[in-house]
Amino acid sequence: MPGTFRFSFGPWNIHEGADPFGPPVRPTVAFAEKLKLYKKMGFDGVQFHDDDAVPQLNHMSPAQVEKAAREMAKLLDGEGLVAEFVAPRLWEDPRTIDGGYTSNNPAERQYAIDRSLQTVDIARALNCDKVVLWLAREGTYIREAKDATKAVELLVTAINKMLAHDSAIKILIEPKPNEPMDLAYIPTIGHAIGLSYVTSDPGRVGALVESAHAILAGLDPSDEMAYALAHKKLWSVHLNDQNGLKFDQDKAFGAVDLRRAFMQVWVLDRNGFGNNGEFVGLDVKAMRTQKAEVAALHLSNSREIFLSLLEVVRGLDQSRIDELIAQRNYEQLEMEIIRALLGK
Ligand code: GLO
Ligand code: MG
Repeated sequence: MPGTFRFSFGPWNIHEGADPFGPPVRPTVAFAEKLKLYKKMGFDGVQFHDDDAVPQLNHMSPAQVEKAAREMAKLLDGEGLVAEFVAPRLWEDPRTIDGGYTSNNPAERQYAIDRSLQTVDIARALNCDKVVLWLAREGTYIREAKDATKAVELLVTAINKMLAHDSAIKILIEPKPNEPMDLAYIPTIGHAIGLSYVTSDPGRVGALVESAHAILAGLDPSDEMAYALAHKKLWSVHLNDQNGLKFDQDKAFGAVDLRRAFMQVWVLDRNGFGNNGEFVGLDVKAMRTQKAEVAALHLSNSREIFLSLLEVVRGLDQSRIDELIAQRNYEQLEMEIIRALLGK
């Protein structure tokens, strides 16, 4: 069955252009203004960090957080949008400097868990059943600093607490091999899925594959997606692109390697991705050189590239592909795929 595709992105994907070497170059776009762009550009879902949904949540009571989240739900409804997921932002607070769930300090670990349970509450108030865990600082700069076996136990403990807190919530682990840490404990989708099976409810723990993160791990994003699909655990994706092993670039989908992007669309479409309501999420950054009035093009371009590649995928003659596979004539198969990509 072919896939059904709806698109999402997070408000952080429209940004001021600061990088580690230079300040912002574009004015801040207010959240309400960003929301207006979603439908205009063909997007239906909003990805949230907990504090995108409820800014200042560290200074609010649980009742205030709940109220603010309900107001956000109304705002979304008014725009005809839905919340795809909420992710606890566990990498900016001073209490998460040495990691959240795997910090060596028990009080800091407790903060990370409390904040994650609050994220589950925010998701519920947004009528959303998905929490994404990008395990940003769950790793080390030097291996001697933490116990890598205990780290797995601590991650499982944190996930189990979230599962117990709400019987409907699903946890999506977003692996990444490095950055901000030197080495992360959950670097690939295999690690994420392995972790899911040692939690208290593996059926509610799945994964989100980000193209750039797979590439940073030296892996092919479409194979990472296929692996998760085989486990029925691919519940979201962060499509983007990455020019080799450098900092996490979050370039527009397909902008570096069109064929690699094509394979991701192929795998998603052929496995009926989206038929259970999964979103095609983007996690892309605008180039720092981009002027403010055209600083959302990376989003609409990524969506357009996806849909163009979908046409290519669906336009292929499967009997011809089967014939070439039966002949083991992969050189010819490759040429015909390249011709299709070139529109020939
Ligand atoms: C960074 C991650 C980040 C997450 C987001 C949602 O490398 O890709 O953007 O996707 O925080 O959890
Ligand atoms: Mg991401």
